[in-house]
Amino acid sequence: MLDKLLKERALPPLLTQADGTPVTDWRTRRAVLLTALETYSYGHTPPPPLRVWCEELEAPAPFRRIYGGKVRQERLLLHFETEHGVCRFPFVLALPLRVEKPPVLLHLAFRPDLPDKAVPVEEITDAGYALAVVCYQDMVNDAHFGDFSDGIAAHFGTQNPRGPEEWGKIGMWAYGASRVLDYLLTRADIDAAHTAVVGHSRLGKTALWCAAQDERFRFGISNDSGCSGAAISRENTGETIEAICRQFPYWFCENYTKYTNDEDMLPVDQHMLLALMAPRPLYVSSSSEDDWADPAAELLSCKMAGEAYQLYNLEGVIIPDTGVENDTAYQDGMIGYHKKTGEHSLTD
Ligand code: GTR
Repeated sequence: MLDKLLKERALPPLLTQADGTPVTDWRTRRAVLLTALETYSYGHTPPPPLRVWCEELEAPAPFRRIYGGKVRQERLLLHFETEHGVCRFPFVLALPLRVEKPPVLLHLAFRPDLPDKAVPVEEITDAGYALAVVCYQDMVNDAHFGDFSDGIAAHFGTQNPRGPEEWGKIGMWAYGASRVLDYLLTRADIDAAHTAVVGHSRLGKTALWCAAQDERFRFGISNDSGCSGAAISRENTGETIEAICRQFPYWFCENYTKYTNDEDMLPVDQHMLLALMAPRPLYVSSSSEDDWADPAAELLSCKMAGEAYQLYNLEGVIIPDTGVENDTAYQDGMIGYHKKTGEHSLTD
């Protein structure tokens, strides 16, 4: 059933090069697709900073322990230095005290503080993970008119009108998340080599673009990321490139808006974004009532991205021929998938 749907969507092939020859080396193909996604969708990302460090925003104190003393919470102000100077944004770290070197979930969050109703902090830390939470608007604002006057945008001097391939806000939030990882990797008390980046909706798109570019992220997780995230754009039955660019053109590069009624001419589609995770694990989740994010298009994209994993003799998503059941996790392949019953939301 999925194969038939995929044929109907006529996607740009993942494993055929521009000259028609088959792809055998994923590293070379990966570089080509990364540049294409920068050029046509998200814009170019500047090089990493020269230096990253953190300052504690609260004095060290034993009473910063939360959840009955099981977790230590740190409020940090991250600084990164580039040739343009120093840029800063805050984030929160919750560390389970019973684990010596916990792996990390880095949550790109809509709200700045813990606890966050979408994030089960206690369950995550009880399971032995550290949790880093960065509020996206602390990195750069999400003002609807596309204001580049603060945070990471101001630091790099991004201004309207942008050049056709200049980055948009998704690229900036993804860049900020990589800076949090820069810092986490300096900490001896954290296993930051095992960090997952996770986000919902616009931040699911961001988590995917972040992990796609930055291979130091061991794992990427997107929830309800939809159009310009996990969902294939060609013949999307929910949000289209035209709809997203009408409301949020500044999330992308200007080039993306050229394809608003012409998805078929876009040299890339979103299975290519997911494939950039290969051979690392990826998790995609959808919600049954989230028609705007087009759950079927999210699953199709996972299915297609599996071709990249096959070059490593790994399987992408493994689901029955009959399709997926709601509220069932399909986790046997390197791409995990589930569709929860319900609306557009990130839940426990
Ligand atoms: C919607 C947008 C979606 C999704 C969502 C969100 O308005 O059309 O693509 O990103 O916002 O992030 O909440």
